[in-house]
Amino acid sequence: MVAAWACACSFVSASEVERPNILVIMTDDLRIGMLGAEGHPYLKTPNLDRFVSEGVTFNNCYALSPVCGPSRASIFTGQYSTQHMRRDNFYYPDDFEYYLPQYFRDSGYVTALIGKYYEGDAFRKKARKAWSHWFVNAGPDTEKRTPGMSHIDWWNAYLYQDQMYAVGKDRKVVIEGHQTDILFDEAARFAVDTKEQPFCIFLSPFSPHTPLIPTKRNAGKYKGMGIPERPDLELDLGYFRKEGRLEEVINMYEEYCAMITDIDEGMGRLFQSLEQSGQLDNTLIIFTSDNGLLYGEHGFAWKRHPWESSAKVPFFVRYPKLAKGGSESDALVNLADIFFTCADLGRVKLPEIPGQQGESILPLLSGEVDQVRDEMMFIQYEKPDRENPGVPEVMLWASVVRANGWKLTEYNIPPEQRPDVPLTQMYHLATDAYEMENLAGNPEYAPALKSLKTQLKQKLEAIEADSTWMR
Ligand SMILES: [Ca+2]
Repeated sequence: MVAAWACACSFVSASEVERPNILVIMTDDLRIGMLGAEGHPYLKTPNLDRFVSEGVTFNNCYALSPVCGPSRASIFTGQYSTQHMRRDNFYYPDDFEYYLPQYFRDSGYVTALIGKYYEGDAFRKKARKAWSHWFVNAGPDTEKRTPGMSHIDWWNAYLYQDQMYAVGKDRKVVIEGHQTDILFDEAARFAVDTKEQPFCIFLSPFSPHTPLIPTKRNAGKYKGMGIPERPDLELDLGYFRKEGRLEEVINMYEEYCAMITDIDEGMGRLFQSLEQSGQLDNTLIIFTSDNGLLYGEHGFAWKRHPWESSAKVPFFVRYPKLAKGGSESDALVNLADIFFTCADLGRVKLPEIPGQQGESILPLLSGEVDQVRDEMMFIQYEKPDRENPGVPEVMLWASVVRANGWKLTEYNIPPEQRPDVPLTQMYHLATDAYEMENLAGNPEYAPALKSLKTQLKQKLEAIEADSTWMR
């Protein structure tokens, strides 16, 4: 057996065989606090709970921009959207100068993108070169869609139907089943088939993104359970004022939970495959999400907001060779850290990237240090008035958060467009995790406000972003 393997894979050097595998599970719009292990009151996630108990929980991980496209581009480039230029879901740059998965493939990793590709048509050809295995939905930004069908129509019509149109290396294949199941099982199959070589899998299920269509076996599982109480839950404000909307959002939340159960079951099968093929402990596994989501916090719903449930993401890492199971870290980390961490562990040489935001978090995993950065910024670009195409894209808001718990957000919108939110918000997260008391107008904290404003301005200037709008 060993001889046959050695013969078949004689081009693989010993050092490559010893390199750990990498598996990143990038869910879509999964907010913090939804796992049993995170204390969710009714959602059962036994497989993810096991994963959490054997890994490290990061309590302070943020997306650099809390919306799918910019966040993912930041993960793949290590840069802010001011540099990679995918500033909102509606803007696709023709090229990304730095696309980190390519360096993994070049260094000998067998790379696989399984699930969502969201970097646009113009870049697709170059993106495909970075992945040894390309198993991506034929969909809005990946392959030619039905003429006349909009991006949103495609999503709603095809995303979770009982068959998936995947694009393999050179062909389109139709596979029966719910997409979440198909993607997890494809990752498991690929991992087992690739066990003689180091692999780097980016498993990117669309779930639990809208449309909220779970598998048939889990649909309706949490009907009537409602949105759990939280101190910052405001279901009679803002977004929910429109008649019927609250009920609709509660129904959505319950199906969102069912979709997380789908993910949990997929994790169980994937885990089992890695375990049975003897690869589990030799694989660095990261489980996270591209952005968070509000379900009624401060009277708002969905993403694009700077509040914690939107900007923060779940982030769990399992690698027992380095990190003690069941531990927690309060270190400030962000999603751009992913590929820099994997490169550090897998000895992949990455170039000097302008404005690089990613850091290796291996020293946090090993317990060598408590922090890899003292503060970080996250930002959001948008057209503030979508109904009016003449309104230019602006930096909608920018936030800075410090390791000691201070957080400042400044909005760049006219007050009449945002009557529900104060345009300067400062919270002390260390004592006010739910952002209930805005301290920006409190004279006692004027020095902290001044210092945070200066810091935010400097951070914007450092990435050549406009900061002249700051008050
Ligand atoms: Ca997303």
